[in-house]
Amino acid sequence: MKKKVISVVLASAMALSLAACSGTTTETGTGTGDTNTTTTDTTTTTTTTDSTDTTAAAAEEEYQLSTLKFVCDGTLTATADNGQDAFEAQWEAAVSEKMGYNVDLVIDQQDHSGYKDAVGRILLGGDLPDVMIMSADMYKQYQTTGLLWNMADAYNNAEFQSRMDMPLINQNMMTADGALYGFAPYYGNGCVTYVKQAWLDAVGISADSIKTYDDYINMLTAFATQDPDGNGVDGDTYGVIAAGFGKMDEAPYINYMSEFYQGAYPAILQDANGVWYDGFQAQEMKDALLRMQDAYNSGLIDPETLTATTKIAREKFFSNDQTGSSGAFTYWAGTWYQTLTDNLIKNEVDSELVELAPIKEIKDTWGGYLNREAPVFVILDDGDGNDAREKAIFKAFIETMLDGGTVQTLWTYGAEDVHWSTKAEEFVTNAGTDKEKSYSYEEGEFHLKQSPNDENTVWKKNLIDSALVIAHLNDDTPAAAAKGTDLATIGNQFFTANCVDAPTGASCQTLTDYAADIADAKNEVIANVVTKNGDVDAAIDGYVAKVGAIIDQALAELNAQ
Ligand SMILES: [Ca+2]
Ligand SMILES: [Ca+2]
Repeated sequence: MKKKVISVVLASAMALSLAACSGTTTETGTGTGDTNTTTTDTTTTTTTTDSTDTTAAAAEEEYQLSTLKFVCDGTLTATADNGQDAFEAQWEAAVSEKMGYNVDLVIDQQDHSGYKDAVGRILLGGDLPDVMIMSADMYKQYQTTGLLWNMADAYNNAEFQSRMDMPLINQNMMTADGALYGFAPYYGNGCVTYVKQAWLDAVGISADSIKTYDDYINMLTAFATQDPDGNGVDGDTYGVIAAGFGKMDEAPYINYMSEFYQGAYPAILQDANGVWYDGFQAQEMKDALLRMQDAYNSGLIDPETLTATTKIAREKFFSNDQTGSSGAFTYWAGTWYQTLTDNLIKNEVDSELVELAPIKEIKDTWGGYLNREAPVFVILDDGDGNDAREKAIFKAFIETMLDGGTVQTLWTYGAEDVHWSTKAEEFVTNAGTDKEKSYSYEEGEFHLKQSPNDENTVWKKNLIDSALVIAHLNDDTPAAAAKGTDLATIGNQFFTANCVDAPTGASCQTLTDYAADIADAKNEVIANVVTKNGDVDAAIDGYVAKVGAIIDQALAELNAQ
């Protein structure tokens, strides 16, 4: 990495982009004598941002990365206490062999809940990584800043195109002139509503009978007023918990509370004629706020929903002490069906969860649960006018990620003989309990092992979900024989059958500059109306007074595009 030079160049790039001076000349800093390059960048040069150095073509052949710093959130399941060392070592061995020189992977895994703030801090801090994972929202926010490298050529010519199953995921992320500033190795996924079967049984309701919003509210009311946890006390439980009454800084915003939002969408979106408008000011949003207010006042929603992180919401849902817990929880589909179930088992709670089909009001508006726009991997552009380093990062990190073999297996299932194995093996989970389960595998049989940090849980996946990936494994790769767990497979099938794509997110300079202010103003409305019984019209008027001019400016930019 070229830390000092990068920080100088990016500071100027960021200043330029924030001042909306696109198209002006960027003065680059001096090159460095980086020992790992043979580029002729020891002279001071002044170039425009879109010029190419005549030595670039010669230099890129020989560019060697020394370290490759990767910033990520909790999406990398192989965390420090869950086999990350082995993942990193095996990745380095496989990628170094492919590249023909040693690449040192440095993983900077940030706290999942605070990731958006962490990304902002890191990008302003100067010690920039080579690759980061970003949500679709962050991607839209930073796409226009000049910080991200345009990888369109590298993507179009990548080896994995020969195994591509879902080309549209990345093609749809390209700008009108064909630039691509991020790479999505898998599609977005979304949330479904899980309900505890034992709680349904306790209140005498069948999951199949929940067809409308009224049915849903009746179920939550039974959970909140009767004794579904069986401790002999009525009313010390809740209907539902979520990480926030909608997540205003992450699309698709509504997916933890979809029954309440129904057709509402608290962000800028396009109408049937392609005209952008602010969904937060629409009548549908006011109706959604009033539904949440009503349910909150009736004690159906755990009040901790206002401040709960996803971790807190999950842990309350599957807590060993079910008093104070909730019967319904709308959360990620597929693998999480298995993970939530495993945690209920671990906490010695009735573990059967049923997935609720979207209620009529969701079907009549969106058509189903929302499939979010995919998260992406971005390469930081050092802005030196030479693509050699960025191309090397693409080749080492992104192209190998879907190599159909060893490295794709590492991202999908983790490290061999740590997270998965093909060696003959037997093990038992939850030994000595009524959830005891035995596993036995023949030599050569691909299987997942016990999680490194929990012998009672079978490892599920690393970063890539095999059911969502855009390019498949080669047939001769051992992991190609892997089968998803029953619940993960059922969950993925259920979601796929019941989802629609989330609306395309808006991207323009004003939204990039004021994203945090807009989210703050929305959160204030939600807190006031839902938890403090505030007047919905007055609250929306307050939002318009705060950020209405910014929104109007953004709409003008979007509708002029
Ligand atoms: Ca109770
Ligand atoms: Ca460069």
